[in-house]
Amino acid sequence: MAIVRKAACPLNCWDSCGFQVTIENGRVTKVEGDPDHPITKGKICARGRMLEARTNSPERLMHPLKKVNGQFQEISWEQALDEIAAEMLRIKETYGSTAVLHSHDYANNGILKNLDQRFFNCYGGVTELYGSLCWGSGIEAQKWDFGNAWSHAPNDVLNSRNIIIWGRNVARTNMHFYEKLLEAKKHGSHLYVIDPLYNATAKLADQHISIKPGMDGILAAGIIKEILRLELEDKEFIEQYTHGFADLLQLVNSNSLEQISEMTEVPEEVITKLAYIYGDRPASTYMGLGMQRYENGGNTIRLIDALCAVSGNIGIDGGGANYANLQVGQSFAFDELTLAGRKQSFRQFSIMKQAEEILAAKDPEIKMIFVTCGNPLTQLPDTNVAEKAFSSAGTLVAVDQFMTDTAMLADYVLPAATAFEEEDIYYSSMYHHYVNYGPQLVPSPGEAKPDLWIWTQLADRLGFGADFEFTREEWLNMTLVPLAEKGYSLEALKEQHTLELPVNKIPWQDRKFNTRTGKFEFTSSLGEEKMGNGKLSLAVPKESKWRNPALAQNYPYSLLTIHPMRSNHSQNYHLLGDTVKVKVEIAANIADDRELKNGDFVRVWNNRGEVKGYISILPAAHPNTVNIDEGIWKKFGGSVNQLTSSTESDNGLGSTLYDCLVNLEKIE
Ligand SMILES: Nc1nc2c(c(=O)[nH]1)N[C@H]1C(S)=C(S)[C@@H](COP(=O)(O)OP(=O)(O)OC[C@H]3O[C@@H](n4cnc5c(=O)[nH]c(N)nc54)[C@H](O)[C@@H]3O)O[C@H]1N2
Ligand SMILES: Nc1nc2c(c(=O)[nH]1)N[C@H]1C(S)=C(S)[C@@H](COP(=O)(O)OP(=O)(O)OC[C@H]3O[C@@H](n4cnc5c(=O)[nH]c(N)nc54)[C@H](O)[C@@H]3O)O[C@H]1N2
Ligand code: SF4
Ligand SMILES: [Mo]
Repeated sequence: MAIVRKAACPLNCWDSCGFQVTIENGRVTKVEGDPDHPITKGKICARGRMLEARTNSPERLMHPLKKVNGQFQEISWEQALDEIAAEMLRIKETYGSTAVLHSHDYANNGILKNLDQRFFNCYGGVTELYGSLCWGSGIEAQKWDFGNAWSHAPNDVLNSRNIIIWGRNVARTNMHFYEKLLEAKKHGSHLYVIDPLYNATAKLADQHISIKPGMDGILAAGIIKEILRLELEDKEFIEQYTHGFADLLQLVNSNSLEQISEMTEVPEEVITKLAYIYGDRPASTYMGLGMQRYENGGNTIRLIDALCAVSGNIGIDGGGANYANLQVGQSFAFDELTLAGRKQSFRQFSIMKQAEEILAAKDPEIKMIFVTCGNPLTQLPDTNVAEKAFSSAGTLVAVDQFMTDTAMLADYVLPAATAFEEEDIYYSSMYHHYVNYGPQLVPSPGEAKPDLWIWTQLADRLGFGADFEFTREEWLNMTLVPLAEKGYSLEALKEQHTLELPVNKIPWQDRKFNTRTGKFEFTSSLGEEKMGNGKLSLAVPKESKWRNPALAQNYPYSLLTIHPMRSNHSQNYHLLGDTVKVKVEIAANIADDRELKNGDFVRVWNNRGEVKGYISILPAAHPNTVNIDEGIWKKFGGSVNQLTSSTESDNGLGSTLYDCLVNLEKIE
């Protein structure tokens, strides 16, 4: 008999949907939206629906595997755990615990996924990663400007007169915000989309503003320049609540509007129009993550923040420099969960540069890499170096649900449970501020086990089993302590399936910023302290004709590698049937210049690598722009990260995945 139970989407996504999952004979048979979820209201995307296929797939990893003479062999959990634990003990005694690298990313938003950190801390402290491939530059940028990265509550967009979607692919990556935009349009709000690609959200807009990739900060500076010329700024806000305005003034006066227009490839009259739009308050800005994956990414987000501040759109209903909503995650306790105090030694690698750092590591060298909740071989920049690095460590352990490109390289592959096979709570610090409950719905197939079981078993063998002797209930309550003080309980969450968290719905309304000066900082004290310079600049991408004319001569096209429609990163390509192939999307001018037509087979290359795929012409894309969606497995043509660079962004904490020049040519 079929039963329907409420659950939650575990995927790393803006939306954090509520689910209704149908279970028949101990199997998940359908995943649908929960109509009672206050934000996601019964609608979910194909990635959510496909969690049924991910759970039931015959390709699921069912048993622990060990590579012997280049071939995987099934082994027992007992053997796998004994051997890995023994190797970890040997490494710790011989080289120290930091000879182990923990490489991870964001596969699953479950709060108990953070217990991997507890495990490695109790082991003595390993080599950890810092920074984020995803949103790192922008988060740091907003910490410099505001003191934190907070967004307005979803419904507030209905108060906006003007809505500017800046580099966010809403229709594809943030579907419930798309629904809100439709509603706001009905209420009479005007919508503007700034993006090099004419994406599905741009189709909804009053106007699509096409921009040269990586030049958004300069555009924001141009708009500020026009706002000041037209005297549309919020003088009171600038005088009372900001720091460093003189520096900003000097900066925007250092270039003419004509120069700005030439560099951004946005017409002067459009820049002026945007000044009027920002001056016509309330104007809300919803930034995406694509435009900060450039070397100048932190500065880009900071200049857009500055534009929102100058125009008086901070801390008001219907306004905001909305990027991420860290206050959601900041509602939970992590220290109790992760026990950072147990670390005896400590080393950090940049997440962007982990491959180079693995290859260069000394004192100690990396002897073991433990990969959890990530697929670095497709998702890290510069795949060729990543492949070398991940093949070089003595022992590579991958915990995953499928035989990914990373798992293929591993010495031990440990089969992990899916979200429907374990209990957890889920939230996303990107958009809305509701936490969802996800019960265990079905048993795992074969011998697949939750990550937490694996940590508990290894902890036992390594002598810190007591640190893992808690029930799921106890673990979850540990994370909820700060909320319990405010009257929240796990019981209530289980009963109601989702709870609204007590966050600030209109951040900075009190105009008390979490910066050193207590003001919004155009010139950042934190930036000054960390990088020796907190001033804004007119920085351009590293791979551009302004920074490197010779490179731009050889590689004339900007390559974007945006998030795929039907997969979260690499997670679904193997479930999409035999039709998966690399699509090389190109602007119309490239097709004309190179005499290419739809379906032509091309090679795209630069001095890091090459990718082959089939042309699809995007008539309205910004000239000289190419896109290849990220996440494609080796067997389907290979990751676009063979072309991308592992350089870090200006503030050291973000990636430069879209700061990438390429060339292309037709092949047979
Ligand atoms: N379908 C789907 N949804 C997802 C994901 C997925 O893999 N698939 N991943 C989730 C995750 S982890 C994340 S981080 C989010 C990301 O969500 P988004 O930020 O929406 O997605 P991105 O693909 O990073 O890029 C967004 C947009 O940035 C634009 N862009 C690129 N460069 C520039 C630029 O220089 N200037 C401007 N103005 N725009 C630029 C791209 O054309 C694209 O339209 O999506 C989440 N949602
Ligand atoms: N070129 C390019 N590269 C990018 C991006 C881009 O836009 N362009 N985007 C970047 C961004 S925004 C992000 S967030 C990263 C994402 O990078 P990753 O998080 O590495 O990407 P995923 O493909 O989601 O890989 C997650 C892996 O974890 C496995 N997994 C799922 N659930 C679990 C679980 O519960 N336990 C365990 N142990 N494993 C699990 C999945 O099967 C999958 O193999 O990629 C980055 N890389
Ligand atoms: S991937 Fe995002 S939009 Fe899709 S079901 Fe999950 S949370 Fe919702
Ligand atoms: Mo991400």
